[in-house]
Amino acid sequence: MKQLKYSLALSVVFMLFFTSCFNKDEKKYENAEDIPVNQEMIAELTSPPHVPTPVGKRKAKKLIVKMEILELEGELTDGVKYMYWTFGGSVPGSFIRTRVGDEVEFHLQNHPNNKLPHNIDLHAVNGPGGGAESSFVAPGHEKTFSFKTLNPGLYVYHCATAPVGMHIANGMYGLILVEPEGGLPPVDKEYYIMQGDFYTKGANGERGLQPFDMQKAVDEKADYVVFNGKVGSLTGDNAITAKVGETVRLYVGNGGPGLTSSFHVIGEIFDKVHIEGGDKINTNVQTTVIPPGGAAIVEFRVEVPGTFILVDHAIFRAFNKGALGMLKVEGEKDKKIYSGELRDDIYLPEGPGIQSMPSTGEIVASEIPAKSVEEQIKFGKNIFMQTCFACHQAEGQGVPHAFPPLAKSDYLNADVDRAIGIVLHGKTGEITVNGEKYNSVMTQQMLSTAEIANVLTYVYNSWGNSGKVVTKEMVEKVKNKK
Ligand code: HEC
Ligand SMILES: [Cu+2]
Repeated sequence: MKQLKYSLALSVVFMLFFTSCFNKDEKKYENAEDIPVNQEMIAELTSPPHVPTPVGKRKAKKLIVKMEILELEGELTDGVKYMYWTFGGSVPGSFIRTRVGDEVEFHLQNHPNNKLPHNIDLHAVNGPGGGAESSFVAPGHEKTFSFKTLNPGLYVYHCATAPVGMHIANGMYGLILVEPEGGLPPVDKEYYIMQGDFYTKGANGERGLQPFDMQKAVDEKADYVVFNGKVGSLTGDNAITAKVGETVRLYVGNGGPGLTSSFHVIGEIFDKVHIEGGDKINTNVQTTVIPPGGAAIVEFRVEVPGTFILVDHAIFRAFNKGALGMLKVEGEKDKKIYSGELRDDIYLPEGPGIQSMPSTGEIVASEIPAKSVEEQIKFGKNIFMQTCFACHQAEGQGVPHAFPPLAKSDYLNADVDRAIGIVLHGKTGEITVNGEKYNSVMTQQMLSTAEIANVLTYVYNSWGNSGKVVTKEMVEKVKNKK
């Protein structure tokens, strides 16, 4: 009897214990500041374009972040060196991933080889200066402060040491994500992208170590606008990737210091955008605005294979200043979603007679077979001035670091079939033209085979090129090889 009483009492104690545990699990805290933390954990930090493991269902913890400031020389683009100031050795700085209720113990370490004091203002902090006041740290020192993450969202952090604009312009910015309780819904791929504008003493493309130009920065006249700290950080072999059918989430920030981003992915629609990095979700978005010191989370599913170009849709920044990245998607085509070119028909509504534009009297119906090489060149020049000129320029001289020259181009003259292929299908990836490297995008030109023959004949017979004649048959041969 005594024993029975004893075991009964024991099981009651156990029951109480279990229910109390269970209750603790279920408890929803109205105020994030009430969420308890019991364990310690070292934060995983990643450099772009990677992000740390999702928080998932983990409980709030004391999260120890060790961030090292490094002043490093790097390359802004081929041959152009820049002295970057970084959080964690990369631009943008290391990605920090937390959840609501975490108590972040932040250690800011200023490497002894650095020249300057720095600090950090995290937009995820509720407190004076976002931590800046408590984190001002001289080279060879470490400052520690802590904060509790109260508001879920994607936040920018940056250096706030005077002159603030200069510290940001040199690369001192990054993102900190505060996930809601239970984490963000899982996706297949996640990447970290941050736009920034750079101001150099020399013009865009001028070689050598380029110092920061304060006046250009004050005037907001950027020489470079880039993703992840340099031209080409997300193109060619550095492109981010996904497979057809996968869901992609991009954590996109803008460090500025000066320019607002019109973030767009060519050929995709954002299924979801966490506007300004907050809770509010917009759906079916083409271009999302990301101000300096702001961020957005964009999500989409990739339906078809191909290269999708990430840009700031203030488009000269993309094609002339570097704000261009690539998402390469592999997998099965789906002709229902995107057919690709179906046919290339001749369109001559007025019949096959020669048409002239009233203003210039030039021949525009270039499907009229050219009767001589001279005529091919003449027709070809028209096409050049309508189509190619915008990028390769009137004298075929190109634009340094953006569009390769066609004038005296060793690349062009070396291989005519290759040149035909480029005009037929477009071109991406690194190429070297007259000793200069280019790694950009030429889109497919919507021209008929005869037009391609004419424009290339014009190009080959201009500006010191080899004088080759390209016929329609040659173009057809290359086209059918595909
Ligand atoms: C939207 C800009 C743009 C237009 C329009 C354009 N190109 Fe290009 N082209 C480029 C870029 C960028 C490259 C280099 C691609 C790379 O880096 O892989 C290139 C490369 C080339 C090359 C090989 C490199 C060289 O310099 O010899 C040839 C040939 C060429 N283009 C011909 C043409 C012709 C002909 C036209 C018009 C029918 C044309 N392009 C229209 C941007 C353009
Ligand atoms: Cu700084």
